[in-house]
Amino acid sequence: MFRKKKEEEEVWTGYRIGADKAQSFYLADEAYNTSQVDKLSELILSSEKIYYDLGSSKKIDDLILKGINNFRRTKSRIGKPNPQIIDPIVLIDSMRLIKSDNEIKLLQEAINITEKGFIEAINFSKPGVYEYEVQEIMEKEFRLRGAKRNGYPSIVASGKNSCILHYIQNDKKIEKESLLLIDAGSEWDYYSADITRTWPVNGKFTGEQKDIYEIVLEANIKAIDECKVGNNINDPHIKALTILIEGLKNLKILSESVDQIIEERLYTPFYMHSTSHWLGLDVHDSGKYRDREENFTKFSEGMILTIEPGLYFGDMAQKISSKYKDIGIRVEDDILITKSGPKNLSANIPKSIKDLEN
Ligand SMILES: [Mn+2]
Repeated sequence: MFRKKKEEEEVWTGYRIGADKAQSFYLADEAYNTSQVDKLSELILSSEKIYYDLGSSKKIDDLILKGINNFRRTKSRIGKPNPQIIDPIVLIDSMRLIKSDNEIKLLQEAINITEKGFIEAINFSKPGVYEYEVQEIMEKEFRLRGAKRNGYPSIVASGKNSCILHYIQNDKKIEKESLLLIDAGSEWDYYSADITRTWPVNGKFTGEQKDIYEIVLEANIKAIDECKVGNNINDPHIKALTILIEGLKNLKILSESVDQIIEERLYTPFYMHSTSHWLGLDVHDSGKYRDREENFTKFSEGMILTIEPGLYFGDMAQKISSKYKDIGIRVEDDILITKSGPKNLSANIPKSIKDLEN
């Protein structure tokens, strides 16, 4: 169903393809204008299967039920079974979970463009400039390299703002000795990158910042190693979590055993999000994390996910530690599962301490 072509409306709101052109453009067998929506119940009379997410629209639900009703009155009598209603989401989800070679290329291009934007941002950032200025420099690079949009609103968070996971105000002045956390991704042909880097704006980590950064970086690297066929989506998370917890214990921020810390979730003041999500057309792409029996999704070739451990010493952590107050660090890469192990598609974006200091 497409909105009918109507020049007097298009002059206000833009071009519409209309049903006629849509048919050839989208290679559809048939196409209709939205004004012909009632036709749906007629079409059902000649259908065996209806791929529709029942419950997603009252109006369409009603038309489909009306069609099925007609079918029962006419076709059922002559022995034909009702058309099956099939939830397309399940099918599309599993198709989207495994990326084709072409999809991998598109996503790699989104990541390559994002890399160039991050390099501009790292070079431009310094104490005294505003977060939105750095954002502008990075996103300008995305645009100049052909990415029309960002996959999601850029998070450009300095100082204590980096402890707010979805900080997008990006309006504060960057103070000296502060870290800058950027979580951003350009979009290329609808595929979105999703990268996070955190660096010291004056070119040198303080001792405390470095302590925390080293833990997060190790969690990122070791969790990436877990992204291989045979493992499941929870394995990198457990690996990252264990390393983060061991790091917090070494710094005397937590004292209980690793098992107890995990069991009682004592890490949540410092790490309150999960380590991975699927990546593709959506930044949090469709695809299941568990099956019906609650088993975690096993990795297969062609899956792409993020690895994004972090540690945050924001308001939730204040009571426990003052030395690390306001430090927020996340390191996020985009990983492709291949036969021969994890492929870090964002490996070229600097993340070692040596590369981030100058
Ligand atoms: Mn992410």
